Amino acid sequence: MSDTRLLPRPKTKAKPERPQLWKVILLNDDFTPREFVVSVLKRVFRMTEDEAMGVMLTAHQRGACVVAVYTKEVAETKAQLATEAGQMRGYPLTFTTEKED
Ligand code: TYC
Repeated sequence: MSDTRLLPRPKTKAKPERPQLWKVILLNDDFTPREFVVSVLKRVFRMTEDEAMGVMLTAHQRGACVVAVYTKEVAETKAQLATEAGQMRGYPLTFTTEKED
């Protein structure tokens, strides 16, 4: 029987794809205090005061703002944690996730 160990491998293996990224999106509402939104952005998404203020103001003015992109599981966990932080204080603060194209 011939030894095939030195023969080139058939190139059938697909290239590993980059993991699909998911956006975390902050939605505006009329009730959550601005300072609270900023504090959640800093705590959950590790933003500076200036970054958090910019994202909060964009959501406030335009209705929504992309906060960051992560792998699916990280995006979902952070969106849930941040939404729950608002719920614990009785605020309707909402973070959603959306697959990047
Ligand atoms: N619109 C809120 C207010 O005027 C502040 C706010 C900003 C709430 C952004 C949510 O995603 C948000 N108190």
